[in-house]
Amino acid sequence: MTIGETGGMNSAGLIPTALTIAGSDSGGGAGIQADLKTFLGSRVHGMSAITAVTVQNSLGVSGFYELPPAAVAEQIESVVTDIGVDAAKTGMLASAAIIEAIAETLTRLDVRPLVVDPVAASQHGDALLRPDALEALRVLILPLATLATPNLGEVRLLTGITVTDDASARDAALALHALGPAAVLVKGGHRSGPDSVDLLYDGSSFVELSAPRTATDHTHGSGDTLAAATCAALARGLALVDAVRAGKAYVTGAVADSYPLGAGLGPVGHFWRVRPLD
Ligand code: PXL
Repeated sequence: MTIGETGGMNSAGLIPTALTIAGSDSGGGAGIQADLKTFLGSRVHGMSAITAVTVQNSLGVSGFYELPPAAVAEQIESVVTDIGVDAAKTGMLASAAIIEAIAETLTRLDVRPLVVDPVAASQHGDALLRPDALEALRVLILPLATLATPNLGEVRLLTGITVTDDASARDAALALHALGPAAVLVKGGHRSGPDSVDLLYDGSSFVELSAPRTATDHTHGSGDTLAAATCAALARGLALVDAVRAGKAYVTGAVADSYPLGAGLGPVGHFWRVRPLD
């Protein structure tokens, strides 16, 4: 059996597995849909525990429907206890009750490594997390994270720090790390400059990851894709810093491969990972 020249098997000799715990994007660019495309492009078997179903297109999110917390927990338990999860990630978690159910299940079943993308709002600014759920995310989910991947808006919500330069990015990384994740990646995608510079901090050292920025508005799903590609790399057994480098390389390629759709913001692209080599 082969899963491609860059593929590999997990410690059980099987195709590595990754689980996304996140919301559905009916437009197909972000959320569960982005995560599963990224898992395919990263050559791992993707699985999903859906938290909420958003109603959205390229113009924004017009609403969302939450699943019952028990339904989210049961999806996780079902795949963990049979298929096994080499790595997991969280995205849109919607409510405090869903967060409580997820935290209990991940803890009880010892699901690790875990990438936490602390999604609060869409690119259009539409809320994807109830205001009363922010504290649950901070207290119950962040301490379980192997890696947390906030963008600058999420950094501000979680720590109160506005990142404007390298010094404030370091302050934010320290403040986020104090909330309990083993490592944090302060993403610089929303800063200005020719390069997109992210800052990784694991409690002892800082690593800057830089990649050329593509000038495009069509970056819907970029945060999800970075977190999912990092999760996939962890599922394949890479060490944290190598997994983050792999995640960054994937999202850089996906932003370069983005395309317009509808009348609003288009998604990052995944076709470059599945195009025939000829
Ligand atoms: O990109 C963050 C995100 C995560 N999950 C869902 C989303 C979005 C952004 O729109 O819709 C379901």
